[in-house]
Amino acid sequence: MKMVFRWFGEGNDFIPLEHVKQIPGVEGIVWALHDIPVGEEWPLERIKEVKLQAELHDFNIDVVESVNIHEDIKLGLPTRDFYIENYKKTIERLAQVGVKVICYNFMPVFDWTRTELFKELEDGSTALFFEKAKITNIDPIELVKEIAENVSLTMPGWEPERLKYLTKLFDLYKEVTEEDLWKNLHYFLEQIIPVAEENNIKMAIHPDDPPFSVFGLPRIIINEDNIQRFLKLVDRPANGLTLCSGSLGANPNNNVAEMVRKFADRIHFAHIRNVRTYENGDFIETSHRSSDGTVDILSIMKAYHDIGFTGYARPDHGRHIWDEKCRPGYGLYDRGLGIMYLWGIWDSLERLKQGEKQCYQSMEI
Ligand code: DNO
Repeated sequence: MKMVFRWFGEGNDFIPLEHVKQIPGVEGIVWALHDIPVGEEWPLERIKEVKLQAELHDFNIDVVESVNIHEDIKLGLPTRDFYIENYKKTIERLAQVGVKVICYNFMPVFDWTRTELFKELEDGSTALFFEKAKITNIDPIELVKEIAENVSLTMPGWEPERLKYLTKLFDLYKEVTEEDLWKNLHYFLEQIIPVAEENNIKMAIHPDDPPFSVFGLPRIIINEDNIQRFLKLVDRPANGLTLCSGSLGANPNNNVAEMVRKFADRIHFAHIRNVRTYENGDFIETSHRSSDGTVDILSIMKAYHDIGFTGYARPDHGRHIWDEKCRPGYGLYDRGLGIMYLWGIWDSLERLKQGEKQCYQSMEI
């Protein structure tokens, strides 16, 4: 398992890379050019700048999250070919600096969706929260306004240029069924996967978050059957997954540990985090610890260990603790704690694998 850490870039993140460096076992930063509008080509000079910054701290830039997909591709509009060509050029440029994995998603309009960014937990920390009743009743434009008032930074998935055309987008999506979305995803993959292969890059789709329809929009990367269908669309290793335990875990019927075992060789990137789901359909993000939420992080780690996972992993969202000033879900402190929890499980499993005798010997030293 290669541990990496999401970083939003100088001036767009509160966290200096020097601090990330102090978390044990982090090999690389997970990055993107957040100011390039969705659909445009990423300029090589800008890509190289990130590489230089990362190298100053001895981090790799192997994983990009995300090169977002233009809505015209998801909608299957005639203009999609232009954006697909741009996407291919970006893949080629990323390969030039040694990028290995591109994480992306195929969610219409919104990326992740929550109703509150700073909901208080019992211990006074705050976390991202999803309230089902609110989503059912609120106008999406109102929600976007509320979210925007609470953050001053660019939030991936909620970029202003994407949200400016919200009403128009919703109208366009009225005609798009789940089957249409599958077809449009298939069309995209058939063009992109060969280019990724030629460039030694693995594409890793992120599941829909939450894994069910919101605001009546179609969502398809939501459960084991659909992921299986997705992998078969283009049945090649370069067509793979970002397996996000928290996104899938928001539906208690999803068994993420089982998916790790089933899709083992197609998981290129692991997002590991916990959520606590409630019977009324609400959920809140918690610490990574298994017993804090309803996602069995221990079993998931055991599954990754059993399959001999050598891909990239990152702690996904964390809570906001110790009065940290940070972007929602992406503080340093709780993600740092999360990494130590994940390493704790991983190292114990490694020791157990090496055998008890050796384990006792080293304890005596
Ligand atoms: C949420 C993230 C997602 C993810 C995208 C990938 O914080 O996990 O925004 O980066 O869905 O395209």
